[in-house]
Formats: sequence, structure tokens, C-alpha cells
Amino acid sequence: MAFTFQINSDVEFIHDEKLLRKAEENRPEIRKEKVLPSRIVEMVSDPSSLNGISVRTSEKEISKLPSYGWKRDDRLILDFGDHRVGSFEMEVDQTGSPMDAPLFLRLKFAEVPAELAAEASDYDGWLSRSWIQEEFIHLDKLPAKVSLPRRYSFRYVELKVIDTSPKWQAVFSNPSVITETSADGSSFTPLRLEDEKMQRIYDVGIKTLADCMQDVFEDGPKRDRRLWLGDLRLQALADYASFDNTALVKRCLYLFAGMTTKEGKISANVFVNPKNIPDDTFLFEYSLFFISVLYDLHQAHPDEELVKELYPTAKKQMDLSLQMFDEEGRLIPDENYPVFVDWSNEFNKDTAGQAEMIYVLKQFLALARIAEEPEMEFYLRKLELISGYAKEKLYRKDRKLFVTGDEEFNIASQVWMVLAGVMSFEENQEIMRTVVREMFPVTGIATPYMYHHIVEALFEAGLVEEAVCLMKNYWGKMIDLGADTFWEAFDPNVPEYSPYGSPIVNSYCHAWSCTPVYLIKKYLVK
Ligand code: RAM
Repeated sequence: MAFTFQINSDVEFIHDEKLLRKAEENRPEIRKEKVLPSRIVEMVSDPSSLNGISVRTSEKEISKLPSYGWKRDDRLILDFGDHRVGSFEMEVDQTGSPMDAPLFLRLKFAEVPAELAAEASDYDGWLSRSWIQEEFIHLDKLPAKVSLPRRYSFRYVELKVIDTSPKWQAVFSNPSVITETSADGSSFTPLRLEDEKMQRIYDVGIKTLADCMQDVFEDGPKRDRRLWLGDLRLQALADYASFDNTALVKRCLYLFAGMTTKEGKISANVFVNPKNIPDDTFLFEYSLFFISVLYDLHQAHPDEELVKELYPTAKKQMDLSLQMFDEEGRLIPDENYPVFVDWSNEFNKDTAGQAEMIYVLKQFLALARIAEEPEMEFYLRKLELISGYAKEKLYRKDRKLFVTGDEEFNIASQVWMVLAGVMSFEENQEIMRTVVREMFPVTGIATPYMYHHIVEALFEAGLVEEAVCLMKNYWGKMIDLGADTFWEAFDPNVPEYSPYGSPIVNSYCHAWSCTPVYLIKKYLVK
């Protein structure tokens, strides 16, 4: 499985100051709260936890922390009780003889216990090692206050004394985190569900969403800490079902609309620090999903003015992508503008991409009507052509499945065609029944992003029981393995799988995995 970097540093971008000012006007307030650790823990091996590592309460008590002295190679793990995003501080002093050498300390921040067991020096993955949440500091004088300037995403903080001197020990006290989020917990009443497992899945989904809600909807507060359009689409849906922070969605839409390429293409993600910068990465459907986010926002909170204002950007994405279809209505994939669908590159994505276009084109038509699009007929014909190609050339009646590439039948094609509503409800149901029969248990998929779409397609096809079962087997399994927030990558068949070869760069609180919040509210609450 892989996701490849794109380097398109020669692409020129525009900065539309008017739209970017609106992004600024919708900048959220960051709420802060001081949180103290609940206990001191130690690592234990536990086959039922992720990577076989868990923690248990230490004999050392958190209330007595200032009375303990720590010497060379001593380690202490603070447990902050739940996943936290924020800045860390503590006081450090010494005990014993005079301080005849500096204190050399390593601080390690971990979202899950598995990270505590991994050593940064062993990391050899393709993703930057600079993501590893680890600091080395020297303190020449004690007492001192340590206030680290970075924002971390963690539940556990490991303090490792690299050295004091044989004459004295380090003393730690008052560790705390000042948490940061733009989610306002008082803005809604969380759902109460009868099914305990589903309740837990829902609660962890809410926590995941809240911790990703920062100055923008970040994909992950540990990594990549930026706004990705594909993640935004799902976060916004979960947001309407919970915190309902519409301003934050608008801010994100304005950021994307305000920084397109010269030809009008939206990049897959943007940075907002130290200033607004679009990334030179482009994904076919991520650009198109600008339309979906605008459409979904209008469904949740009708706003014709906003639709009209952002319609030209939406239309540009549609026009650029339509150029990738031939006269028969078939998607001609372009490796410089790849269809994403999932991280895996082990399956053909052409039919899924075709379906994504149909899915978005339908939403686009709804926006076009509001914007009084003069070329309505043109887009209606395109929808007919592209859907027609899917039905006539890609659907295999005998198999009750869509084909892709070279006679390949994969789950992504079926799921996206069902979501696009290409066939009738009855046919969709038949397709998803075939999927359950022939393609379950799902293999080779490690993103909650793809699992979300599988579950949604099951719900859309009326297969509620199967959808709930998959949610329990997927998100529920993360919880069984100890998740406080849902992960960026998880293959239930290979729980220890990391796309980067080490858990220390995995993101264990990742936006695209928060969707049970939306799925449960939309499909299970009457
Ligand atoms: C990774 C991130 C992000 C996702 C992209 C495509 O970099 O996990 O969330 O949208 O892949």
C-alpha cells in the first residue's frame, strides 16, 4: 500500500484576497483548558492491545510525584487520561548533592502505548522523521520550568532521564497540558444509544472529530496537521451531526477557493501556517469534493448566497474534470491527477473514479440550479453520458457487479457506484449483497476512509444489519485494541500494519475516521 508524494513546484497559484479575507473572518476561537495527568503508568506486554503493548498503573503515585528522584536511565510515563492536543509544561528540580552536571532529558509524546515501545532511532520509513514527537533537552540550572513551544497530540508523556550525575537526581512536578480545540462541547447534546458498543464507537468518533477541529479541520493533530479536502468532506458531515460549527466549514471552503492554480484547479490540501499556502498535490476527486462540501453545507444550512459566491470555483473543478472523459463518457485516468479512493495502489480505480464523478455531478447540478447556470443542458447531458457508460459498459449483469480495468471486480467500484446512485435501489441492494457474499471479509484495505464508504454504501442499499456489523468489526476493533480516538490507518486483518513501517509516525487521531458520528445519526437514529 502506498501513497506517493507529488512534486509540482512549478505550478502557479493565485491568492484571491477577497476570499481569503472571508476565510480569516471565519477563523474560529481556540478553546483552551488545563489538564493534569491522572496517573503514572508503566508499559506492559498485552496481546489484546495494539502491537501487544499496553500500560498499567505504576506503584509510584501521581500525587507523590514531587517526592521522587530520577537518575540516569530512569523512565516515567504520565497518563493524561484521554487523548489530548495541546502544549506541555512542568517544573523540574533536583535532590541530593549539588548539581554538578546538566540534566539531559528526553520527552516522548505518544497517542497510544505502542508508540512508547518504538525507538525513533530504528525508524527508517519514507515519511519524515521530523513528525516523531520527541524532544531532547539540556537544563543547566535547576529549578527550571519546562514549557515546550510545540503543540503535541498524545495521551502519554514519557520522561526519560538520559543523565544527571551520580551525585543527584531530577525531580519533576506540576506537569500539565493546555489543550486546544475549536470544538465547542456545549453546543450539542451527544446521542445516547442503547447498544453499548455503538455508544462507545460514537463517543470515540466525537473525541476524534473534536481533537481534529483546530484553526481548520485538520486531518490529524499529530500528522499532517493540515487541511485536506477529502478529509474535510467527511469531517463537515460529522460536524453537522454534532458540534455544527458551520463557520469552520466555510473558512475551509474559502481557503480552498482562495488559492487555486492559475487555471482554477484546487489542490488536495492547504497549509495555514505561517501563512496560507496551497500544497502542490492534486487528487482528482479531492478537487471535485469542493463541490460536495458546498452541497452538503447547503443541505445542512441552506445558504444560497454562499452557493452563488463559490459556484464559479465549483464549476471550474467540474469543467476541468469533465475534460478527462472521452466522447463515450469514459474516464481517461491521468497519473498527474490521480484518482485517490484509498491509499492502496493494489487495485484499479478507474470505475470508482467514474462513479465519484457521477456522485459529484449530481450534487453540482443542484448547485447549478441555485446559481442559475445558463449551460444547464450541457451538464445534464454529461451526466447522462457518463452514467450511461457506467450502466452499459461497466455493469456486468451476470455478475451483478461493476467491472474495472482489465476484468477486475473490486469493492471500491461497487461501493462508489452505489453511492453515486447509478442503478435502482433494488439493483444497488443486489450489488451490495454480492459484495457481502463475494468480497467480505474485506481485505487489502487499511483506511477508515474506504471503510466509511463501504459502510455508507451498505446503509444506502438498505443493508442496515451488515453496515452495523462492519462498523463494529472495524471501528469497534480499534476500540478493543485500546483506541481513545480513531486511527488514520487500520487493517483489522493486520492490526499492527503501519503504512510507514513504525507506529511513531502513524496518526492515531485522524479526521477521516470520525465518521461513525455522521453514520449513526443519519442511518440509525430515528
Ligand atoms: C494522507 C493523510 C490525509 C489524506 C491523504 C490523501 O496524507 O492521511 O488525511 O487525505 O493521505
